[in-house]
Order: sequence, then C-alpha cells, then structure tokens
Amino acid sequence: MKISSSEYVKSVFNPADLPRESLPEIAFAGRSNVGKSSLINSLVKQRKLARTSSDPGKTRSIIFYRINNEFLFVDLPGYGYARVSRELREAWRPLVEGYFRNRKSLRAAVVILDIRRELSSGDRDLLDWLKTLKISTVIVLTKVDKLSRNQREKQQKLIGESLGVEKESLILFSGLTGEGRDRLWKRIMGEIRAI
Ligand SMILES: Nc1nc2c(ncn2[C@@H]2O[C@H](COP(=O)(O)OP(=O)(O)OP(=O)(O)O)[C@@H](O)[C@H]2O)c(=O)[nH]1
Ligand SMILES: [Mg+2]
Repeated sequence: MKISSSEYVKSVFNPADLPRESLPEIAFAGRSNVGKSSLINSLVKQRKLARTSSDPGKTRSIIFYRINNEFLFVDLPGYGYARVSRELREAWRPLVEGYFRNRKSLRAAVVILDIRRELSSGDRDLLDWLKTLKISTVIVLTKVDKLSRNQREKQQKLIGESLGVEKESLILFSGLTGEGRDRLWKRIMGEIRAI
C-alpha cells in the first residue's frame, strides 16, 4: 500500500464531539497496551504518528487520522487494564459505545489481540458487541515477534478455536518487524472498497 499522506485530525474525549461523518473509517480496538497505536504506525510506516507507550492507558481519547485523503484510521482507547484509574475505566464505555453505535462511515473494526494471551472478558464483550451491531471485524494477533514459529502456530490454533473461527482468518502481525502488514492492508482496503 502506498501512503502519500497520513495526518492527525482530531482527538475526542466526549461522544458529543465526534467529527461529522465524511470519509470511510477503520477503527482499531483492543485491550490496553496490546499494540493498537503501534499497529497504526506500522501500517502507515511512521514511527510517531500515533503515540505509543509501555505504560498501559496511553490512548485516552478517540483519535482520528486521515490517510491519503481517502479514509480515516480511528485509534480507540484500550480496555481492561486493572491499573488504570477507575475514572478512566468508566469513561471508556460511553465513549467507545458512543462511537460504535450509529457510525455509518465505519467500514470495519480491526480487533487486536496479543498472540501470547488467552481471550479476556473484555475481548469477548467487544467481539460480541461488534457482532450485535453488525460491524465487520478483522482480527489481528499481534506481537508475534515474541514467539517461536511453533508457539505461534499453537496459539493461533487455540485462539481460533476459542473464537470459533478458522485459524487462517486470523492475521499474524508484528509492529516491530512489519510482518503481516501487507496482508492486513489487503483486508482493510477490501473493507473500505466493499459496498
Ligand atoms: N515486541 C513487540 N512489542 C510491541 C508490538 N506492538 C506494540 N508493542 C509494544 O507494546 C507497548 C504498547 O504499545 P501501544 O501501541 O502503545 O499499545 P496500545 O494498545 O495503543 O495501548 P493503549 O493506548 O494504552 O491502549 C509498547 O511498549 C510497544 O512498543 C509488537 O508487535 N511487538
Ligand atoms: Mg494507544
């Protein structure tokens, strides 16, 4: 995928401040610290477009980026990290729910899971909820650079089984090495161009 431009648009802390719908959108969701912002940076090949941190709870607002003047990437705050304040945890739901509900320009949600971990209740809630809202989802297993070939295969199979999907549909990804980037772009562009 050729990236001619990627730019920050807006940061939203309150559902009432969501930007007017314009270009098609792809949202990136997942547990806190799973690597959502890193994945966006890796896709657009910029190290610092989205802010990343080893400290969970870095992305606290919904952040919109405009890519190639053609579509928007939407970086969502993460869920499920016990150490973030209660206030932050409670702000997450109305903000993210407010976004997912009735967002007609949303083409798909990329749900990011850590390949090393079992599904959390937050992951399941999110996936169930996207299904109920009939939002198309692309599931990515990230941080694959941390596992050997054998371990990856094992985890991909396990996670596929617990999700009840074909393991081949899960995209293996690493924000560190760029592995899986082309495959993920293909899926994303397929969603953007699907009518
Ligand atoms: N080894 C490895 N580390 C990664 C990868 N992706 C992200 N990380 C690291 O994981 C940490 C969290 O990354 P972020 O991209 O900030 O995660 P996030 O999901 O946006 O986190 P929040 O905004 O807090 O919800 C950082 O220390 C990243 O460097 C990956 O593919 N491989
Ligand atoms: Mg983030």
